[in-house]
Amino acid sequence: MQVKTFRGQSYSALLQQVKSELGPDAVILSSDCISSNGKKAFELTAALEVPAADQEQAYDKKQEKSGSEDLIPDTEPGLQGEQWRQEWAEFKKSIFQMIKPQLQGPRISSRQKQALEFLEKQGVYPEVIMDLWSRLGKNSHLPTLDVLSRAVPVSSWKKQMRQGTIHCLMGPSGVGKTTTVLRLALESRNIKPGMKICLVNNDTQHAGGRLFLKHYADLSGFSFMEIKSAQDLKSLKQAREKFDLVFMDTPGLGPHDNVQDSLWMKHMKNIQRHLVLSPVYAHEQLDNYLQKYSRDDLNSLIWTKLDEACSYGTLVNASWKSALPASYLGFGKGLRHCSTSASRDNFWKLIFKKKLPQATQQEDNNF
Ligand SMILES: Nc1nc2c(ncn2[C@@H]2O[C@H](COP(=O)(O)OP(=O)(O)OP(=O)(O)O)[C@@H](O)[C@H]2O)c(=O)[nH]1
Ligand SMILES: [Mg+2]
Repeated sequence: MQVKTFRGQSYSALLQQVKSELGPDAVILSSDCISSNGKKAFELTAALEVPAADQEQAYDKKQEKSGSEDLIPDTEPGLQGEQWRQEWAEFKKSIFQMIKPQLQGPRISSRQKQALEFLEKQGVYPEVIMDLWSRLGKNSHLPTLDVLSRAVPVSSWKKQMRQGTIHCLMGPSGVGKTTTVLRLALESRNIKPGMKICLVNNDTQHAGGRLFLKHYADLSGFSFMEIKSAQDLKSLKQAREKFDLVFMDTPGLGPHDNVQDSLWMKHMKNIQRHLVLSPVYAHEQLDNYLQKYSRDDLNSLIWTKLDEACSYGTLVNASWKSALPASYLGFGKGLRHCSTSASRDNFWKLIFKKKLPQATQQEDNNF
């Protein structure tokens, strides 16, 4: 409601003013005879009901004038991309819900249907559900987990470990890269005691991460090395010959950093690259990370902070989309007793039963 007070010498002139300023729908709320500078005068208070839509428009105009509209980033290209991704995901979900009752997919057992419905509730994308359905229908002679595992690969750390000497862990900031480097080094020594292991720090941005890595390398008897520039790569080449396994920690990349420009992407050949992710990130965010780190450059996906997530459908989406196997699982803040190699068994128990994996029992170290 718009309310305004008018003052003047003549009552009829004031009425005219109300009409011309607020229009014929204005209502007079009060009228008074007052004294102004010792002269008689009139005061009129009139009001006009303004529809909500008009009020919004008027408010928008006011905001534009004050310049605060600049804060609303609806024309920012990056955000548009993100919005588009979100809208597309919502659109796919709605279409799937609409056509689901009419779907005549291949025949699958009612237990398999239940399993797919459960996956859908855990946030597994409609296109993944459709693919799994089709695979289950075509392979009715195979156990369900065999079929699911072909579409969503899992490869234990033991297998990954055999594939190369230098393992580089990369991923978003704070996801748990440094922690996982240490966990993997301990796990590998557990699998093959007596291995010569070197930890390499390439995180020149966070002194904390570097000190943490060095401290635990000293405590556990691992060698430690720093790589700051392309010139230091020579020493890494030597490390390849000197050590059985080398683990490299990298700085977390922000949304605007270009992964392909980084040292370990540009200059380093024949290394195993693992992308560290967590299901606590939104689906769209994870899709974005997967896109950013090209699938061709990667060997596996490592999942952390499983203990902080409440559903795990996103693990299925990521491996299905990228065809990259899940290799290692982390589910606690510490270094010991909260991580283990991924296996078909612990992976699917996590997805279907929400049961966190059993940690690898490591021999007691100094921490
Ligand atoms: N709850 C939980 N916390 C974890 C897990 N893994 C790591 N963390 C915690 O996450 C925080 C960040 O871990 P870091 O290993 O430093 O992560 P980062 O990716 O190296 O971080 P930046 O180097 O800053 O990019 C620490 O407090 C870890 O204890 C996990 O599996 N579960
Ligand atoms: Mg770190």
